[in-house]
Amino acid sequence: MSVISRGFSGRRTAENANLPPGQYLTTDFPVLSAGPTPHIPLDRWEFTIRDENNALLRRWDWKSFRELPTETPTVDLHCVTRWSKLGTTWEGVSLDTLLAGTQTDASYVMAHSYGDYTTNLPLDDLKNGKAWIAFRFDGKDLEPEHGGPARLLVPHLYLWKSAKWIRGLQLMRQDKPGFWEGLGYHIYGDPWREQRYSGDK
Ligand SMILES: Nc1nc2c(c(=O)[nH]1)N[C@H]1C(S)=C(S)[C@@H](COP(=O)(O)O)O[C@H]1N2
Ligand SMILES: [Mo]
Repeated sequence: MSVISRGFSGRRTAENANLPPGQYLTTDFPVLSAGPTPHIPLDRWEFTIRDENNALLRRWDWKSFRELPTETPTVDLHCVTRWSKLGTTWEGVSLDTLLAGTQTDASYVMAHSYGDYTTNLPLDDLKNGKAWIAFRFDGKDLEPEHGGPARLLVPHLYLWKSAKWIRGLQLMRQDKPGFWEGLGYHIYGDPWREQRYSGDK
């Protein structure tokens, strides 16, 4: 019998190989919202893309949005409060589909939500199959608490980047902090590099 407990050896098992440093697994789906849950009637919902000067480049209402081709990604979620939920299945429209046809020199976006939440991301992080506007979770319409009717889903970054109740994207030439980033969270938020707070490398 080894004197050193295997639990402290830091080995990676099949179960935790997909768990970033400092995270624990959960099977429930916690709700984390900075304010009240907005309720957006589908006949008033819109998703827009605006340029650096706030000029409207693209707009979808719910009907035209739902006519776009969808994907059903299965992804791992990592919240900066240290819970991770593996293998979640969503349905949504790829940002590649939504950004197709938008010509821009901008390198960053600010995601804006109903209820005024914001979060900033490099434009490249929304491209090449890495991000969706998701409207279904686990085969069911997305619950309002989890961002329904539709939320941004950017699973390779900490979950605060996945803006619930997404309303639009604004293109930006320079990076600028959103809601949590302005309160001391990391400007980028890569869970594998443990970029939790603004001082983290
Ligand atoms: N609009 C909006 N989006 C948001 C938030 C929020 O407060 N408002 N919280 C963020 C944070 S900190 C996390 S961890 C996830 C939580 O998503 P969930 O409530 O579906 O678990 O949503 C993110 N998106
Ligand atoms: Mo979070």
